[in-house]
Amino acid sequence: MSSHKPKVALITGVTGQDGAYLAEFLLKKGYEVHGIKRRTSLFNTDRIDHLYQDPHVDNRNFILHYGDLTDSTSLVRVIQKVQPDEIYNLAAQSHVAVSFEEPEYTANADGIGALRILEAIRILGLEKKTRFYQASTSELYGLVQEIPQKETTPFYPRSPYAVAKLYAYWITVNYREAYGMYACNGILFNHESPVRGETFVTRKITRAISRIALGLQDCLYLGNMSALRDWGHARDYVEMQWLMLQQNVAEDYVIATGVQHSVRDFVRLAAAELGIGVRFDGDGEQEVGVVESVSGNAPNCKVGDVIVRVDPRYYRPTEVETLLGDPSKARERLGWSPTTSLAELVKEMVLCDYTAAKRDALVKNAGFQVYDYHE
Ligand code: NDP
Ligand code: GDR
Repeated sequence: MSSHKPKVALITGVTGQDGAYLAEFLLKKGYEVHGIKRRTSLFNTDRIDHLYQDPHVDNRNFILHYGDLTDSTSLVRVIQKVQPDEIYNLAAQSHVAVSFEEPEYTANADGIGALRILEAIRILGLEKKTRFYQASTSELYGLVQEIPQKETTPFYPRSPYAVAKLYAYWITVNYREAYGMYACNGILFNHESPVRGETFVTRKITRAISRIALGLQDCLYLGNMSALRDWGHARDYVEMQWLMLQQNVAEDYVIATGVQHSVRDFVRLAAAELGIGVRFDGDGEQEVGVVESVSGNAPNCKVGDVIVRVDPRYYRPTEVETLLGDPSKARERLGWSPTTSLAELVKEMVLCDYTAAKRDALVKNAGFQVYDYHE
């Protein structure tokens, strides 16, 4: 038997999109992976259920702990117990629009949360042992000062989310410089997948288009369809999170594809996957997406149907109109480049959502019995 001790990683936000992909990636690398999940009234572990190990079996290498980024005591307790070699701070209230509704909570979890972990590392005397990754974001660039955006581009955050993440970015840099900690920021541009949260625009589109194709929904309501984003695949991006912690020197890196598309383009691509051609007519709040052609997998769509409309409730008080990353530093220093194209990403997302919609349509069309527990 090998006496080789596996590396130990702790992931905050393990139940989220990136947390799930990263946990899977690290387990494949032979890590012992610990995750922090917060208490919820219903199970929220769908994305990691395939990794779950019964607490009653011996030699588990995937272990969950309760904790919360707003609760220092829980963070100190878990970090002390786990003694991680690497911490990946992925937990956040990550929805930009929601941050305008819950600005104080967002600042607490996304900004001060990073500080709490860095302080826990220091309080526990783990500065030389534990490497720290902070999930920074292209939202820091906000009102962009330079195109494309790279590590040296000035920040101009445009939401409570981005302002909170700006604090987390700088406190990470500060702890690196002040205490010699291996701490770094991954400035990640948007990355998506079939397990992306349903209210982010890409997943909202792939889910809605699938449901419209099968007659489960009539119309998709969107906000600013002119917004431009640099979309990659979450699976590719978590590999880079790991790579950033394996270097000799801690540094910050932009991770992006270097290709930009509009929300409108994303709708067209997703619809085309199901054989629906979409034309956009009109301007501003009057803009609509109309079915121009149908072939293939959309039995419930016909030419002339309006399947996309604007709902101004999805506009943001201050918008980030355009983001385009320059990943040259990551390519040159980490040897990293994304492997999934936008077309492949859209295809994978639509396939998953169309399969789920087919199951829903089957249940709806075949009918089902609702049992009254009180009978
Ligand atoms: P998700 O929203 O899918 O996941 C966020 C995770 O954080 C969930 O596990 C959530 O738990 C957890 N969480 C939220 N609040 C708290 C809290 N107070 N205490 C503990 N856990 C909490 O985000 P992604 O996986 O997409 O993103 C991961 C990180 O990367 C985030 O920090 C995000 O801001 C950042 N980022 C994401 C990008 C993207 O395009 N995906 C791009 C750049 C940065 P629960 O499941 O209970 O809600
Ligand atoms: P973003 O992602 O704000 O870039 O943050 P999101 O998918 O929410 O929005 C992208 C763009 O699409 C526009 N949009 C809509 N957005 C949503 N959610 N719903 C709509 O109906 C809609 N219509 C148009 C938005 O205005 C925006 O311009 C994501 C998150 O993962 C952050 O945590 C992360 O830091 C950044 O990506 C990089």
